Amino acid sequence: MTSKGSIALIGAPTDVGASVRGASMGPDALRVAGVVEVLRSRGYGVTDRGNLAGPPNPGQTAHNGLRHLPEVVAWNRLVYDAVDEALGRGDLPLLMGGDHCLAIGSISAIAWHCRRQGRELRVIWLDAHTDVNTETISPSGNLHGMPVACLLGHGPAPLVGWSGERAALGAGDIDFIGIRSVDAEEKQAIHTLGLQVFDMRHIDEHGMRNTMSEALHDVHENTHLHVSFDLDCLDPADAPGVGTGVRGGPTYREMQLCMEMIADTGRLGSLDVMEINPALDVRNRTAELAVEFIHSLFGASTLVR
Ligand code: HAR
Ligand code: MN
Ligand code: MN
Ligand code: MN
Repeated sequence: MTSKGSIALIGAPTDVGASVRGASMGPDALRVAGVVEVLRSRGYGVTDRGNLAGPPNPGQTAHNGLRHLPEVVAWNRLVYDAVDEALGRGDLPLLMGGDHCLAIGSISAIAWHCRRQGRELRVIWLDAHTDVNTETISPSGNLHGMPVACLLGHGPAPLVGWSGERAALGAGDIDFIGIRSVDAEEKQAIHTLGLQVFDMRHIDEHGMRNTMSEALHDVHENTHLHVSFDLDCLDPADAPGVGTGVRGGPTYREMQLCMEMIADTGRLGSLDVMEINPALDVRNRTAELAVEFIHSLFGASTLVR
């Protein structure tokens, strides 16, 4: 197969944004599960840029509504620079987390590049959670519950404005898929912000096909599509290796269809694969599942080559 382009793998081995430890082992779990080989089998050039080296997890409790803010800032700075460098080189960045707080750095760098190139950024947020808490409403202080708020310009000041504008994303630039756990005040924030949330009830009632058609309806040739894939989007029965699993996720086939429909747009420009926690997993099952979905996201399908 001729080369379709090049993918840069960036490992961010940290769990500073979470309270459950172990997502720091996610990048190697994905490598062991064969992420490089699967992407190469799709015809991509793949460079594994190795792991970023940020501060250790200090294991502290929250201060002023935030746990580990300096460490989260430091890790996101490293992620921002690595993603920025990959995009500058013309590579498609694939961030291997790490907890989901790192999407702040990743998506901010992408938003900056998109603005410079006059491309329209659209984000598909695959998650059990909406991650739109702020320090004033979060029940936990964990920053992996706040990346979307930060990207919309509403989080703690040191994590806002990284894309060069206060908000990296407008409310209409992001669609959430698979949601089934939203905190009380987070719910209010979703309505105030006017976010499009396709929760599990929506998927139950309308099916994954209609849900994804709706989410992708405004993707066009000038769209840069970013997928932020939190593995806890899946049902914990299928994907036990996550720190904050919530039962009632999409089925294996529903999630495959979701990935296939994103692949069909031909507009995938970047990807985060987050929250895999090998310490809680069963024989690397969750990383292997992630690699199967990545395979589909990069165009593998049953009958089309
Ligand atoms: N909403 C909860 C909180 O803010 C839990 C969300 C964090 N869990 C994640 N992110 N894995 O999606 O603490
Ligand atoms: Mn998340
Ligand atoms: Mn989640
Ligand atoms: Mn939409």
